[in-house]
Amino acid sequence: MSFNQQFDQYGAWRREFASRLKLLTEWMKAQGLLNAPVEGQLLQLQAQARSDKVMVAFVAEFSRGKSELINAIFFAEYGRRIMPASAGRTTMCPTELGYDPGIQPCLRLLPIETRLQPQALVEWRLNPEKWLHVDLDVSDPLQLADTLQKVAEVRQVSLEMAHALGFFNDSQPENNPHRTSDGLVEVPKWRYALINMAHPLLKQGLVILDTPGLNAIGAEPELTVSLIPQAHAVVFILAADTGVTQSDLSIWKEHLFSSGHETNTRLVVLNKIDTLWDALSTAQGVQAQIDRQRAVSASLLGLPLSQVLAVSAQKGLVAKITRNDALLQASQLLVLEQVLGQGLIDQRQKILRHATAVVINNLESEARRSLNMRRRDQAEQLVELHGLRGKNSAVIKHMRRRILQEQVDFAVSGTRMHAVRSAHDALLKNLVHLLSLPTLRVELAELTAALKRPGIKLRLKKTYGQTFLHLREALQSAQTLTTEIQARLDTAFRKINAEFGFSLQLAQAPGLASHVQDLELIERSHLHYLSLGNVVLLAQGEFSDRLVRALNSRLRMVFELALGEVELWNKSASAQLDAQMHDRRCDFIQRLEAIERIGQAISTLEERIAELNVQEIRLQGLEVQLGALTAQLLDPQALPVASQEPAINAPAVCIACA
Ligand SMILES: Nc1nc2c(ncn2[C@@H]2O[C@H](COP(=O)(O)OP(=O)(O)OP(=O)(O)O)[C@@H](O)[C@H]2O)c(=O)[nH]1
Ligand SMILES: [Mg+2]
Repeated sequence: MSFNQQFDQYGAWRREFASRLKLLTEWMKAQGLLNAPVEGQLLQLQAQARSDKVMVAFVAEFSRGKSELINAIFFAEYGRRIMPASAGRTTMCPTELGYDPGIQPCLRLLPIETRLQPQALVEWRLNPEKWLHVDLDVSDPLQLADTLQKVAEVRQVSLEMAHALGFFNDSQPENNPHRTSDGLVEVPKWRYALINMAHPLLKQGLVILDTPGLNAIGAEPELTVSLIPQAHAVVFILAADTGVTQSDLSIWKEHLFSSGHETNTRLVVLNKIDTLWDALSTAQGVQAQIDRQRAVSASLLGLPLSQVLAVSAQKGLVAKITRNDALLQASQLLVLEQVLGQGLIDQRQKILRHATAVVINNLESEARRSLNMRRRDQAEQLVELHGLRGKNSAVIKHMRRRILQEQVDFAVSGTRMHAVRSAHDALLKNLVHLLSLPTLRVELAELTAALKRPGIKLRLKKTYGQTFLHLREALQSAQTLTTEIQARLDTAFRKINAEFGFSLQLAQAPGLASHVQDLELIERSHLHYLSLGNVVLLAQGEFSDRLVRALNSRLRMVFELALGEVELWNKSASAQLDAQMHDRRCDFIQRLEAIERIGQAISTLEERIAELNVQEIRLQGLEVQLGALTAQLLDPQALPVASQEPAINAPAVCIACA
């Protein structure tokens, strides 16, 4: 299957998955089993399933064929090259292709001069008026390709300006751009390009990132710090004839590979295998050369052989356009598409399934507990009513008084629940503070000041290391506090359960270890900026500013995520308490109502007993439906929703609230 077909299928799977989630949400709501935090989580999962963005980044030295490969994999249906691809340096700025239904198809370009200002790319994205906006006519491939040529535009600036923009580095002269006879330096005209078009794959959430080769990667910290590490798959391209050159290796080491980094989302492509085809060699001989190059490259880059593939992007593109199957096969493009698509989709499905499993398991056990409580309350009512058989009105009155007294006692005990809540809130406040943005700002203050200090920066690496150490410590303290809250709440819940017959059970506290790992990754991905080779670059205020901003926005995401998880966990504990208190209050109302109706001879005792028996059967039915709905989400092999869709009944209990 081609990448396009696989991604299409994945899109259909996601939509189906989202509609199953929606069905479960509606059903739970109708049965009064949904509390606000769980509903929030379910809606978030639905949104994630429907609009999950998947980013594939193409990274390599210049002229390895990144843009050509993008054309071949994604855009062959246009019948021509869409992304500019030509000999020498072509793509001059990082170019992101995606789809936003809120705006017209267009190309937006951020001028390179914005590098002289401190804002990070994420901030510029929020400022559409700073970008040059060019409309795209997606039905006209020629106009489309012509417009996209803009990503190759350059301009000439003075040496001083090239320095300020981060394109001239005296300590690495071999990477510096060419100078004209009058001393000017050619630099990219644009800093970043955003292409918005309703291509079927982009509409389904695919985002493609084409990057410029050479030192352009290093000059834009956000590429290394945010965009490339956050891409779900990175395709690193080499030339089949040369294999891994020194400059390929340094890009790989600096930007794509660091020890401990997950490498299973990396694919290495030996491109241009057609340059090895020649009339004097046999097909087997050529294949042997390709196999050798694959093996050597895999070993040099430290990857398994299965992640190194050989293709001819150009011949693959030509073959797709001219519908030449033999050439398409020889280009080996479809093999690459299959591996890329499968790897990416497996990974995304795994992430979505994992997130779903956590939410669903939690929600299911809470809902089952709630249903069991309702059944138990009803069973008690039945015993109570059976006890009334043959009794006179004095007994009924006495019973009414007893229920009223129980109701009052329960209301009074509300203050005790309140005390549990305040103790919990106080601890939670400390936890929130540890993970808050002001704390992060304080921790980053020293490093920010060190980076912003003018001139050569000494002891920067040490400050950097210490800052990250403190940040890790903050997360670890948050983890300790979370464990403490868990222990206290567990004890409090056990007491309340024993006293009031509740069935409160705390969900597992969130583990913050993955966020500590994220911190380590961020630390490593930044580290090479502090190397000796970058002393001059770091001495420039603008570069340091950009670095600070990129670092800030990445760290903010980690802390916000950790805080979100901790808050959600706490909210669901409170929601559980609220739900059980609410059910208990409803139970009192129902019991009183039943007794009153019997006392006033509006309904007979036997009628009420029969009613409760029917309710019991309905509650059993609800448990079965809940099991079926959640199984559909947890088991990918389960039957499609339509074939076992349970009816959304009116609420089974809680008549009092209704
Ligand atoms: N023979 C052959 N040429 C190829 C192949 N793939 C790309 N090329 C050519 O190599 C040149 C560079 O390709 P690009 O796609 O522009 O390379 P790039 O990696 O995007 O380069 P930059 O944009 O400069 O970073 C173009 O002339 C392509 O037509 C291939 O498989 N075989
Ligand atoms: Mg290119």
